[in-house]
Amino acid sequence: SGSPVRVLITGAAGQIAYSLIPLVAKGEVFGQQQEVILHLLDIQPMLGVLNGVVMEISDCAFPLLRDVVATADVEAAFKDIDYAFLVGAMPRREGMERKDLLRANVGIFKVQGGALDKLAKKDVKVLVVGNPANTNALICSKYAPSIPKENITAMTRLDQNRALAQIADHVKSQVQNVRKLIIWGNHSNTQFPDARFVEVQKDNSWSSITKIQHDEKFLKEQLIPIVQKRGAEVIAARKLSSAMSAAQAAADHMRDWFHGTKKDDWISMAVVSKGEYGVPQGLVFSFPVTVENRQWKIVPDLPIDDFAREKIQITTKELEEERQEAQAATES
Ligand code: NAX
Repeated sequence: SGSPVRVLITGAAGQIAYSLIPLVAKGEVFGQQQEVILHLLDIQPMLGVLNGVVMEISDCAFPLLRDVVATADVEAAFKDIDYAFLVGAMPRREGMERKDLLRANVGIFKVQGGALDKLAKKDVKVLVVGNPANTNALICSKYAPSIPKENITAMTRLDQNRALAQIADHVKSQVQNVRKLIIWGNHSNTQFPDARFVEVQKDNSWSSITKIQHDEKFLKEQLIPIVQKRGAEVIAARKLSSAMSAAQAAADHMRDWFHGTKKDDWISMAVVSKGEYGVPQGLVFSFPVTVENRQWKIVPDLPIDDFAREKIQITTKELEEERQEAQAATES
């Protein structure tokens, strides 16, 4: 229907992009009627690898793919884009402190925010995947003042998917029969996977699973640490970080933003806070949201008990520290 959408993927020569590109090009994100033009950005030393990826894209003969722009030039990459997956980031090397990692990424997301501001469509929708994702999104938004803050989000969908799969397993059901799991806060090990509102479908009707909700041991001692540490567990096994699952989560996030969420369901997205649930304004924080007409809305008025409040405070504090460190880095 109508003209193709321009979709930027950064870190395009990397692992996650290798799994994400086919999802986008096959219509798994923007639908089977929507043609796409892929904009692929990576850094100069990776252009040879990126060229190999472009060859494979060509060899896939994707019917919905109209064109590919593969480049190391930020301006060419951001020109006229409708959607952006910002996957490329500075990886954490051994011995690197969090501060150094943050400083390197502030540099990248300052430049990319500026490019968004100057070159992208004004209603561009952005998903930041590269870590530290929440704070990278915050920096990107700061340097893109002409883009609505609501349009720049970060990914906690992988954490949501991981938790849903664990719960489905625990109640011997399937993942499509579990809903309303929340990831609060930062995409880091302070995140709070909250299963207090989870519902399970059985015989075509949804109900809350009091069995889980009263199973404190599963909720607090199993689910939370499993989800928080799942990334490290995959690295230990695969000797590489999560890529297939990260790409799927990125596609899920953008697809739901584009097409809307299912009736009576929530998803978790890290979005700019306006002070909801006591989270300081301006932080990019993962909340439960519903989406309609391509606009997300934070699910209001959920009860927060003492345990949840404490968990939310811990991850809030970490994001405030990251914001401070990032601000210090932009000034130095
Ligand atoms: P890879 O190292 O395989 O690929 C990253 C690519 O980004 C490389 O090709 C690199 O050259 C490129 N890159 C670096 N700086 C760039 C820049 N300024 N502009 C454009 N490209 C640039 O990493 P991969 O496994 O694909 O992971 C990418 C990012 O996702 C990492 O930051 C990782 O930490 C993060 N993740 C985030 C997750 C989330 O849930 N939010 C989960 C998965 C993943 O760990």
